[in-house]
Amino acid sequence: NKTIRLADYKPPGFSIPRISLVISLDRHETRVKATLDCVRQDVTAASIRLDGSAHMRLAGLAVDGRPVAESLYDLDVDGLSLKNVPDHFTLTIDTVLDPAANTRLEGLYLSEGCFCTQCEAEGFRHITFFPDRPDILSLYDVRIEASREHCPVLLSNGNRVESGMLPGGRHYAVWRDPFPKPCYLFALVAGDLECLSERFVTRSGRPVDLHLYAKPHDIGQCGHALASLKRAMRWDEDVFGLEYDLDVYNIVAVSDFNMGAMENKSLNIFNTKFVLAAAETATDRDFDNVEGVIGHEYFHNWTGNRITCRDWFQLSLKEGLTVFRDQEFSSDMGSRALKRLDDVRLLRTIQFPEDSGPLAHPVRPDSYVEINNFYTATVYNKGAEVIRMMRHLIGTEAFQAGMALYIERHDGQAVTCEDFVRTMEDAGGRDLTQFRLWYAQSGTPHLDIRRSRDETGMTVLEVVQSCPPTPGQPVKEPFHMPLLMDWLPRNASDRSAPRLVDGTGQRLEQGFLLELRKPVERFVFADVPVDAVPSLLRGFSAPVILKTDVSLDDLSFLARHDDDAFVRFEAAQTLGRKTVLDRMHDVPVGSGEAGQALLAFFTHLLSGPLEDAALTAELLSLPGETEIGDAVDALDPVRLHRAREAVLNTLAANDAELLQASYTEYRDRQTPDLSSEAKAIRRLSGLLLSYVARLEGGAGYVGEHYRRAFTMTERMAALVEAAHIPDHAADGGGGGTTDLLDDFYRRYEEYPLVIDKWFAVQAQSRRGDTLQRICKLKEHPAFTLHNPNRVRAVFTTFSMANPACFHTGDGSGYELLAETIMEVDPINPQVAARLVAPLGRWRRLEPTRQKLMRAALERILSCKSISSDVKELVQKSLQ
Ligand code: HT7
Ligand code: ZN
Repeated sequence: NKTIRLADYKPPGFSIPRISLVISLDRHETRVKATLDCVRQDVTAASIRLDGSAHMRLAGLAVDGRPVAESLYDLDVDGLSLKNVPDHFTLTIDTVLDPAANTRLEGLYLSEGCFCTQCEAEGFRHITFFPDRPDILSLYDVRIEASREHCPVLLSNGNRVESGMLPGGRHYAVWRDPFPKPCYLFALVAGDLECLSERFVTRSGRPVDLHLYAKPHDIGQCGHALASLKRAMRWDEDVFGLEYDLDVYNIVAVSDFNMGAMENKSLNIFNTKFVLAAAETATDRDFDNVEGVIGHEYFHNWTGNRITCRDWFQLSLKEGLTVFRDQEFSSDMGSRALKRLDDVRLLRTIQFPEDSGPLAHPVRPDSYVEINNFYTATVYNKGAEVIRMMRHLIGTEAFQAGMALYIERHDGQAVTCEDFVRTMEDAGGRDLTQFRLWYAQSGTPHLDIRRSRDETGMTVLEVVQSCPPTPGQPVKEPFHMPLLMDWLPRNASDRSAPRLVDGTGQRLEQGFLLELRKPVERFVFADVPVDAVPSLLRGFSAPVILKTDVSLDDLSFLARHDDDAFVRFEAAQTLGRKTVLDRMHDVPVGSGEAGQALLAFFTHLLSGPLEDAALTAELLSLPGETEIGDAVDALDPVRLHRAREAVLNTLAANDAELLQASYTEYRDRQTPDLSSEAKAIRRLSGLLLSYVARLEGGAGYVGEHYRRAFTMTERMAALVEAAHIPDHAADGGGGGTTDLLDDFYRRYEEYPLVIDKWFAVQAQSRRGDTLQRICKLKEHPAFTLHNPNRVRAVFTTFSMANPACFHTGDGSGYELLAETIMEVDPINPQVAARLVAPLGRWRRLEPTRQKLMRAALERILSCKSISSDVKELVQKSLQ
């Protein structure tokens, strides 16, 4: 399989300003007639190359209406080349497809009898022969024909301009999209769907019809998604001045989908997971995720669709920027502070490990074999951090001006990350040359920050930055990054006003914005009180790993008093991390200094009035095992798991009464509404339940919580705990695994997304027999390897959220994952490839597990028919 390199980019030899498609749908024999208007752009281009695939059959080829003789074109497994074509010609291509046989869920496929498409990144080539690259923008005219009985709804991009009946019980619709677009944004849906509609009037007065289509049994759960869409449309107008540009916006929810959703122009296709939400079946987090993803796909209309990517190396141009935009939207709709903590957690548990492992790659990769493997946390989430840092560096006002300039300059174009940075440079009047390294260098930078007093009484902050080697990048240049910090006086009445007297930076409302450029930077401050505590990396101003000389005493102070939620949270997390690591080295929780500070902090939090329930829940949580383990060499994940469990048990026992009292108070304060207060109370009572469940009689609390539940958030909080409890320990309270899991299954049998939760809680269980239970789950009648959500519910959860079970000492967890990857691969290579990453973490592990994990990878590699998707990741993982 060929490696594609950014350095080899060449503009297309031909443009295709127009394409017309006539698609006659049939489950097994769909016929596509594509008519392409081709115009030579490069005079040296002797032939035109069209991408294609072995999943469709070529049934006809004509140039300017004349059939092309077989000797005049070369057909191979990846496409076809046509020689000696004129400068401007019409190409007609007939293809035949079998959507019912398409289990890969790219191109045209069926989800529960509904025809739908997924063309990003390279799915259009499975529908017709076409130069499948994002820098070819065409106007689309699409005629769909199908059975009227099975497919009453026929949708494509743009506006419906015609429809009518056909002989044989068939009908048709013609859709025309007035905006030129790359083929990855083409979409078609045809099925028996119900529709929920609303109208939105843009700020310039354009009425837009919003339609959300779903299976009839799902339509009752679509209200939140539609309301979220309206909020997103208004928000983009208010914050970025961006209005919707067509008269109709359609969203379709399907249950078989490889990712979360797809931003096809005016016809978004969504995984039901990110559309359906009702309080009885969806958790508060599900509600937030629906709002965030609906927003994300909508925001792509400008950042991705109107301005698209020149090539797939530029993926972060649209994804990083759109994630940044959806993060800002969610922050404005809910709590900015909590949203930031969620985003930081995701970055640390998924992106940081990616960046320190064998699959590390820059935000703008420079080569790939299979582009689907690059829809990663690095491109998306680190990409969003890069945008956020740019905003810190040039300032919010200049950033907003930069966004407006970006739209003005590049609307209708296919551009690069470089074009975006240059626009921000121009808007901010800043030189971002060094900053560009964030796009080109992989790896998470480390900051080591120390404070001292010099002989003149000035306070000096020394910041050393470094970045470990990553594959193909042994040596790194220093990054240009913003470090937001402040000085927190111990004495609240202290009115000193510290000043930065040496070093690049400025005083802002949120603190000092220091700029780092060199490997070692010194910042000198005057008027810093002797006992002031540095509040560092406020708001997580850069995606780095921070090490400081801040004492345990100072951490305790920051965790209690900082006004920046991230710094408070991080101080508490650092106490937790240190305590777990001490415990792993056999220091009992109550005798280590970190442990003592942590115990005291918990008691302090639980004894005071809990002003902010959601933030308190964050402060009472320990960092996860993946995050702690990432900093440990020769890791034994089971030992780490036991240490963390011991710390949690000690914390629970130490504050048993306070925890029980707070738990009961917050459990009783729960109301079923979706206000942010109600959500915060549910979050805290769920967290408190996880502690009281560890106490004697814990199963009783769990059973009671489950029985009293009004919402899915409450029910899931109880079910997660129940799933950890071995049957014999259920102490007659009815809170044991079997009772509640059986009850849950019976209640929600008809709701696939809820059954995914049922599978996931079992895959996440701390029970000693979890691995055997997962093997049994694989045989469960409701389990299928064909549905990506179901596969991920069991196997992503097991391998990413249950380290103790996945890393079982005999390697059987690795074996089970490898086996599953090999089973999924022939069905759906994209989904199989997304399961590989946890097997690439072997370098971090102790020697026995290293060997076992490598053996699992080698087993996959030895499989003859392995897909290029899986092969690329397994080969990189072994290097
Ligand atoms: N832009 C969309 C990406 C996507 C995708 C990529 C590869 C294979 C299947 C896919 N489905 C959706 C989603 C987004 O980021 O908005
Ligand atoms: Zn996106």
